[in-house]
Amino acid sequence: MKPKFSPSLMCMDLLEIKEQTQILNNLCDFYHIDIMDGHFVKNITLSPDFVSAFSKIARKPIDCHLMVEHPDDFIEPLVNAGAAFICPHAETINKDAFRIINKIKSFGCKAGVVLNPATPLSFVEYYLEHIDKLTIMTVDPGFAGQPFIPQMLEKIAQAKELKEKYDFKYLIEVEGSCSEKTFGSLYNAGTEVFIVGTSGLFSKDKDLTKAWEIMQNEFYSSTTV
Ligand code: S6P
Repeated sequence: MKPKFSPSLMCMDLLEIKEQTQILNNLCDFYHIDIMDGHFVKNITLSPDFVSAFSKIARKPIDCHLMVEHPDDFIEPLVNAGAAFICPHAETINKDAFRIINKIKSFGCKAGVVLNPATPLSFVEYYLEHIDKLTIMTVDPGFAGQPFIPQMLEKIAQAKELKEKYDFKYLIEVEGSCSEKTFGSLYNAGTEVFIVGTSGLFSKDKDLTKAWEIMQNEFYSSTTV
């Protein structure tokens, strides 16, 4: 599969959002939007209202990462706002994971699940066959600019092995510190979707077209794609 790239909008210069989105609309595969409640993680970033406004200018699917204690409360607002993927944390849905996944899909959205670094893949094994995307975090959730946790490479490789063995359909996505320092090992381990934030994209150049080009050069020179 051709690698896919999903810019993390919390790392974007929000004062320039319209211009930057016009550029990214021709380049990226998805838009990654972080929704936080200040409780599951000690930060607050973007919101369903933001998704609603952003969906009017976005030309690629909007992927919402729910870092909230009660993801169920966010499903309908995000469906109405124009989300294409709704992705709660496994740590917040295991009491009603099947119900939540079915609910997301019942609205015609794709359902993903996100794993904190400390959460093993076995935690979600009974519903892997039902999800459209599996996101493996390589940093603790909540903040940009954190150091990569190398033990996550093993988890990505396990996700790839299970996907191949059972013909699961989920995309394998990685979030946190995806950059020229990690692209090679992440790709080799089995990553299919790279969430690019501060380290991989937005710090590369003030001109986002140039930043994207730099990011792509760094990606393709550190991988064998
Ligand atoms: C973290 C958040 C991510 C970050 C992104 C930052 O909870 O969900 O989307 O914004 O990973 O990228 P970087 O390169 O600063 O780690």
